Amino acid sequence: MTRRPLAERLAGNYKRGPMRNLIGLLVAAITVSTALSAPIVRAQEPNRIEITAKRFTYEPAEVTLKKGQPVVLVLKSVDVAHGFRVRELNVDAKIPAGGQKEVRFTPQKTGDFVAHCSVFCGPGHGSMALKVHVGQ
Ligand SMILES: [Cu+2]
Repeated sequence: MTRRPLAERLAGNYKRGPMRNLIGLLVAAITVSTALSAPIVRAQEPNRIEITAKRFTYEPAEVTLKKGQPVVLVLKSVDVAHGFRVRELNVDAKIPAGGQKEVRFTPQKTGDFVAHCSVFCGPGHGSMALKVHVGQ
């Protein structure tokens, strides 16, 4: 049996039916996988979590994040100025009185942490806290 160059063999096969179908299938598979990858890109948009601060609580009182996944905390104050600090996650934000502040970050470690208010806001300031759970 003589060995023909690969390109020529492929071309010969292409003219025959089965290989032509296979190439058609490959093109279809690539098209489908490209279409499917679009929602994945959208899924990588950071998760937005709204947190309302008021004397002397955060609502919700607990949030769950994922290590390595960017997140945007939308921090709102309905009264005076507050802060939001999680030392272990390098987050420290000031929330203006009656306003809001967006903080974007990516947790780099798993564990249970506590966010504390970092702006003195009154007699209950020291107990103003929110649990931050970072999972895998
Ligand atoms: Cu405070």
